[in-house]
Amino acid sequence: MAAYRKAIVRAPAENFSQGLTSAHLGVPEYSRVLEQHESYCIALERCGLELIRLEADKRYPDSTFVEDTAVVTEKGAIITRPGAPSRLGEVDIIRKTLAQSYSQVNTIVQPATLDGGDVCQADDHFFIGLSHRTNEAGAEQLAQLLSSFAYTSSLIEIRDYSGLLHLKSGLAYLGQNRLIIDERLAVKKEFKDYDLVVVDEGEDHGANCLLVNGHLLLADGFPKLERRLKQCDFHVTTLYTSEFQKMDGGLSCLSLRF
Ligand code: CIR
Repeated sequence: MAAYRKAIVRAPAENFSQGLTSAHLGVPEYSRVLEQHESYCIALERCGLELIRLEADKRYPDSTFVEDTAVVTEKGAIITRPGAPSRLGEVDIIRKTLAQSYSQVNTIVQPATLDGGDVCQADDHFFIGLSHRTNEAGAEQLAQLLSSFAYTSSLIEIRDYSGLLHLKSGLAYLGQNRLIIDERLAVKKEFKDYDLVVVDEGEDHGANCLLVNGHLLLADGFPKLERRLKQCDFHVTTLYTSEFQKMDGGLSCLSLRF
């Protein structure tokens, strides 16, 4: 996997707790949200990334989850069209920001909807989740744009899987043909040629981990998974994500890496 050099992050707004959630884990405490976000930013910097830090925007309480607003690859960037109407406007500043790094920025257009959290890159292949946020048109538009960059893709149906807001809520690529994966996804034919680390029951949220330049960032609180990943020789950094989990978010959603 190519090295990442930069990441876009966006500070959580004061009204972060007014974002969308289905988690029933309580109301996030803003001071802890800020602390956990800052620890995440520091962890990315320790992985060698230069951060592009965007200011908080109260118009969009979910806007700290920047991953959903774009798909960024080595060959080009694509602005998404988020599936939640309250999040549509989040893309404007991301488009301007990515235009400073990419000569061409493509866009997903109506009637498509697509959230970046539904897009998992595994080398030159992309898995695209069909979720309650990403519709067929969104997945197909993305697949076409990716194919113009010479990437392949496959569509993964997740609409019937409770607890999986996005494909990447249950899937992460760890390089060298290895995926960390939710038990329910593991049986799908699209993943049969990969080495699968299937997440144990009760540790589902751990699947949303993040490999950055050889460092594996993992949410705290999943000891079995942490042990297994260390056995696979990963250098694992655990991070507190309780306040993001309360809003259905995880580690990958908090940045756009390229
Ligand atoms: C939402 O429901 O859109 C946010 N509260 C959480 C988005 C999490 N994003 C992600 O997993 N990629």
